[in-house]
Amino acid sequence: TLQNGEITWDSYYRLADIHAWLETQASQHSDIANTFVIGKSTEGRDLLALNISKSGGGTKPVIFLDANIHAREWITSAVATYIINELLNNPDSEIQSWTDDFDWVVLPVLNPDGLEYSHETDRMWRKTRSVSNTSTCRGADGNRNYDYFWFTGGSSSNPCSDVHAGTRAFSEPETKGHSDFINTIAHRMPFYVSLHSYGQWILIPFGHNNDRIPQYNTFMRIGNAAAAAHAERNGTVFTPGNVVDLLYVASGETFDWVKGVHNTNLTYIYELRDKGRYGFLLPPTQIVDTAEEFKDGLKVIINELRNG
Ligand code: ING
Ligand code: ZN
Repeated sequence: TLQNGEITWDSYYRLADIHAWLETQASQHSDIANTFVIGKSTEGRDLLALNISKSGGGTKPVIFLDANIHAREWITSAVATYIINELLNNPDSEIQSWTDDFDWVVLPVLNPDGLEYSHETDRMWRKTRSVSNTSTCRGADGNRNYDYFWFTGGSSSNPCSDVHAGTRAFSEPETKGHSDFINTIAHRMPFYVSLHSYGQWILIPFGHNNDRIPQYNTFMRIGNAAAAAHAERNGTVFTPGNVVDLLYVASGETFDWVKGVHNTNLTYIYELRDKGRYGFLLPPTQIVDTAEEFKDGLKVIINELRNG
């Protein structure tokens, strides 16, 4: 049986277990890692991030990974903790070079209230748990709440909608706290990735329209190279492309704001496994394979970042 502060990658975990594990990792690697709270949720839970910095000073280029902004997408926080575990505990020289060359900030659960609600009450819950003045329905879609072309398509003003944009940009304390933190590191952040599920897409901004960003060809080239690597291990096919081309219009997503406001060199939304057989209910027996194949593509991306 597991001790407090231990997790494995054959189960999904409640927030308290994930947070206890992050604290344990930070204390076991206190020379290079620390946790920090970047804000609070509506119900007062911590937005707990882990920082890994071998240089200590926070001067290297930083890679930021967020997960579980959508409550029911449990695979995403499992992959986030798996990656943290690799960075801190895998002695492989290539993995160690990832933390030699980059600082990392990982926020495994961007929507802690929603995650808990999806465990306790409604497995298919997506949104935050904020309270409306006009409706008994609760929550906004965090991935429609960021302040870049907010509420310009693919979101709803109806608090009962699963894609409720919120009452204004950054109405949700979770997205506000997250974005305030990103503002402090964006100047040295060449790569930003948001983890979602499902569909096996590598999504390229923007979501609010299908204009090609100036770096579209670069994003596609790296996305295709990553997809080839993702497929090598288990044959899992990821498809890169612009959000609107592949899915639908959506505005106010995390990465539209990251790209639009900070012009981050490279930013993707990853839709992890699967293509719909299990969908959000991806069996925990698939966590390790999903994480390993994600890591295979990450390796390609990191080498691209090094080559500028
Ligand atoms: N899908 C994303 C959503 O927020 C998406 C898809 C990503 C749309 C980026 C627009 C921009 O609807 C999931 N699974 O949440
Ligand atoms: Zn999602």
